[in-house]
Parts: sequence; structure tokens; C-alpha cells
Amino acid sequence: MGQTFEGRVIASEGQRYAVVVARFNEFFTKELLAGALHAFARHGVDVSRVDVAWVPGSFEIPVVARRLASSGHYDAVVCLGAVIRGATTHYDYVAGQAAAGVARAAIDSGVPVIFGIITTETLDQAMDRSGAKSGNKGYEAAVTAIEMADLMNHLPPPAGH
Ligand code: INI
Repeated sequence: MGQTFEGRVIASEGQRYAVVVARFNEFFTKELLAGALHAFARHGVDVSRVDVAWVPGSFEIPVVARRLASSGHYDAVVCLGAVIRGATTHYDYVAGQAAAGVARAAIDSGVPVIFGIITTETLDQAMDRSGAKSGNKGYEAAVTAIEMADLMNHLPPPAGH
């Protein structure tokens, strides 16, 4: 067997993180942001160096995430939003495009862009995932960012570097 690559959930000195967070459903997204910042702090990231960009809704997250990820300033970018089906048929478009766009931002930039956008049927489920029963998905997204940033540091660089 060759090498095994696995990231550790330990932040290294000097690492930089950015968070993109949607204002739509801010009641929930501010809890996701608080969870993410809490996770960064608990894992040794200097939170005063975590940059936060607010966007109107989850649909706007990918373009900003891509800009930040491509800037060369950050080891990972965390995306936070809350897309709630409720009464709107907008849901499928917003949720689908946000997910696809976040994935593309990561692939295009080569920098981990983490999907911390909750997609739920109801307000109750959104409550559960932003700090109540099912934990805080913002916290989990920040932990994933730290693990991915560490993993990327251990992988071979892309060809030509
Ligand atoms: N944006 C969200 O982040 N969550 C939602 O639940 C939502 N719904 O249901 O409409 C939502 N819509 C706004 C969208 O993200 C854009 O801001 C808007 O369409 C302008 O591009």
C-alpha cells in the first residue's frame, strides 16, 4: 500500500478562513455563523482573522465564494445559508444552484469550499439544524473546512507547481 492521506481537525498557525453567509432567513443563518466561529475558535483558529462576507441570499453565495477561494488569501471558504421549502417554489432552483455553484467554486479554484447551506422542508427542521436538535451545521462546516485545509496541505501539488 502507498501513502494514506487524511486531514486532521487541527488548524495550523497562519491559516486563513473566509465565511460567506446569506442574509435570507437570517434568523437561522446568524446561528450558523455563530456556530462556525465557535468551531474555528475551539480548533485553534484566530477568529479575528476569519473574514465574513454577507450576501443577499443563498443563490448569491457561489460567485462570492469563488472570488474568495481564488484570491489566494484563504485555506478554505465556508458557505452558510438556509433554504427552506415552506411555501416557495423558488426552493428547488435556489437550493440546486447554490449546491452546484459551491461545488464548482471549489473545483474551479482548487480550494476547499464547504457546503454549510441547510436545505429543509420546514422552519422546525431549520431550527434543528442551526443549533437545536441536530446540532449546528455551521459548526460542522467549519470543522470540515479545517480538516480539508489540512488535507490539501498534505496532498501532492497540482502538476506544474
Ligand atoms: N434564499 C435563501 O437563502 N433561502 C431561501 O429559502 C430562499 N427562498 O426560499 O426563496 C432564498 N431566495 C433568495 C435567493 O437566494 C436570491 O437572493 C434571489 O433569488 C435573488 O437572486
